[in-house]
Amino acid sequence: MADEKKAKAMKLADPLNASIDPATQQMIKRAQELGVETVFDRAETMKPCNIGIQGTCCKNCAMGPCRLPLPKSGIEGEDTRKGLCGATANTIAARNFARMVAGGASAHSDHGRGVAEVFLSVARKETEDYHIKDYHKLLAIAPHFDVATTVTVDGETQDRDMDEIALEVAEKAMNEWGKPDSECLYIKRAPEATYNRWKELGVLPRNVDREIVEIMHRTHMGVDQDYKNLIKQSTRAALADGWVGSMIATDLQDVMFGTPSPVQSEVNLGIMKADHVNLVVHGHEPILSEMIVAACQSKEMMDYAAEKGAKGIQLGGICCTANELAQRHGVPIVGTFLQQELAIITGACDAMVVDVQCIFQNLANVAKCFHTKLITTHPIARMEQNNVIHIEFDEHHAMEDAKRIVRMAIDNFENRKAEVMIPTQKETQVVGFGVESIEYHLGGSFRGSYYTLNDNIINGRIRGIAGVVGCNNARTKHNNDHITVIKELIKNDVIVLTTGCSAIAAGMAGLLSPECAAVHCGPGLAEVCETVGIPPVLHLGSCVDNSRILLAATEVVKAGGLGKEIKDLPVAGSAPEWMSEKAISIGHYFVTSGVYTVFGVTMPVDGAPVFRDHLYNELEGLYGGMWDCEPDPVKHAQKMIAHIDKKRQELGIDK
Ligand code: XCC
Ligand code: SF4
Repeated sequence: MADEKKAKAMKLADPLNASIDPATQQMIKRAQELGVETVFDRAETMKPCNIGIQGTCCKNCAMGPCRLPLPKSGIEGEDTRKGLCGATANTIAARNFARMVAGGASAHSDHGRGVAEVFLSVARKETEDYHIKDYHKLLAIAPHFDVATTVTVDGETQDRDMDEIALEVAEKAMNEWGKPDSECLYIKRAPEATYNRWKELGVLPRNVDREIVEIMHRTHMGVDQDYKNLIKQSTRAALADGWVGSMIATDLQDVMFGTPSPVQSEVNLGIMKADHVNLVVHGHEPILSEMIVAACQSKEMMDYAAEKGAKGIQLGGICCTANELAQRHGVPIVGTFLQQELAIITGACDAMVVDVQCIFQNLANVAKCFHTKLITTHPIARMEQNNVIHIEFDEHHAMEDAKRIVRMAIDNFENRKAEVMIPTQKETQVVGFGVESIEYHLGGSFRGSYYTLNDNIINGRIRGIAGVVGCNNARTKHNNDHITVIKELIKNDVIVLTTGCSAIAAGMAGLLSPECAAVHCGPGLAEVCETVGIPPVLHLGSCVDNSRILLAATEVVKAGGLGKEIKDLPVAGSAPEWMSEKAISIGHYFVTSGVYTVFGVTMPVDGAPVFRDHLYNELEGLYGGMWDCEPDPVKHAQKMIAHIDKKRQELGIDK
């Protein structure tokens, strides 16, 4: 009876409607057959709150929650809606928006801080497990921290000692989070004119932590009650995320683990192997997963797996951890954010190791139905369920921890109980592009030859550049909007830079291969891709690696011929299936760096039309970039293309 009731209450997703990916469809169906509930089913059962969707529910004090939905008939005359304290819809929506920026910027930047801390212990020689792998990158970033790479001895210039440089970079990097005075050093990496614009507008970040704390203060009950002023602070925090916290994460990860260069890999659930130990890493920080890669490759672990009857160890990643490992090692990607439960439902996942961000608490419930060991590793990210194992990962005995985790997965291989069902689908992909490799593959610079990016934009073979990034969202059909948007863009000769789960979606659809250019691209983009042998959709890594997109755009500006700022370029940004606060922070640093940025699904601003207009229109006058929202993926892409064309016209290259 109780079960019957539950069955009635629980609606099941229609697999064909839930995703465009056959492997995902198959596994949703499989889950339903086994009676295992997934996010797709929960999305059918739980409907979102209509007032929250509009951005106009305030629960910042206990006199509320105060709810100010837009009247169905719209606002006639003066908008008299207010909370108990008198907060207007604009104030409430702007405060909520600012807090999302704070949440997102914290996540990326705390990740960055963790990387900087490990790098500091490398520089101090306190860890044996991590090293500097890319000295070239260290030398490249040192000047941006005002760290000298040479010294003058007796009037002669000499190279400075690497250990000294590393230590000074580490200390300067750590300071970006909490120094008491002046501004973040890394913010100067933006084009000069943009830096000056930010300075004039008073939005240069002072230090990462301060900008986030100040949002929390300003959005406390009874503080900042001017939506424009709240957005100004959101800008400071978002810029601190993109140009500082995230950028330092990317750079120091490159220094320690290697700067990515294009590498072939595979993607989708079909990368799991029935006769192998399957170990899935999920989350965001390569600090942990890099060690697990090394442990899996060690002879000791491979022998141990063989001893236990496995043909080998198949490591795979989910979410941004997947992107980090794929771009540096070619480790295959199991799937996107929305496929995390499905990886366990294959019955072949012997262990799933998670660190921080985008990890469903429901993984623990799914793991209970199978033999899968679910292992949390981060002190700030634990789960209450009692089947979850916590192995706290520490950089001082990282390899030891990693081996313990891998051994646990191997030991669990023989415990598989449910019938294993691994979908066969997987795609080949090329991942691991960055500023360095875009330059290298497109003629060795950004301007001056038949192959270079700027010249191809100027001559119109490439119409513009789009950044398509971000999450999946169970309120939309999994991957559908990513793929529709991307295909529409490349069909119209817009080259796409992608990161995060969007990049994984692109890989699953076969769009990260050079061969797909001939099939899906407009003639100009196809010609460029075929000439230089790159895919029309370039995988630039994880979500902190959106900093690579900022820097690529900066290089395009610096190479000349396309204006003085990022806002002058024929570029546009997009997050078709966004869901996380991190996406809002990313969107806002793109916008305020000068990029027209369109989000799909919905934006929590519709209940406050005046505030919405500030984001969607007024910001353009300040920063050159502005927000937009368009849930229809074709229109979404067309809006981006229209903006790109507007910029081409302004540059006089619209022949
Ligand atoms: Fe998370 Fe980064 Fe979003 Fe994917 S894209 S769902 S944030 S893993 Ni960043
Ligand atoms: Fe209501 Fe104002 Fe309190 Fe928000 S801060 S819950 S609007 S009284």
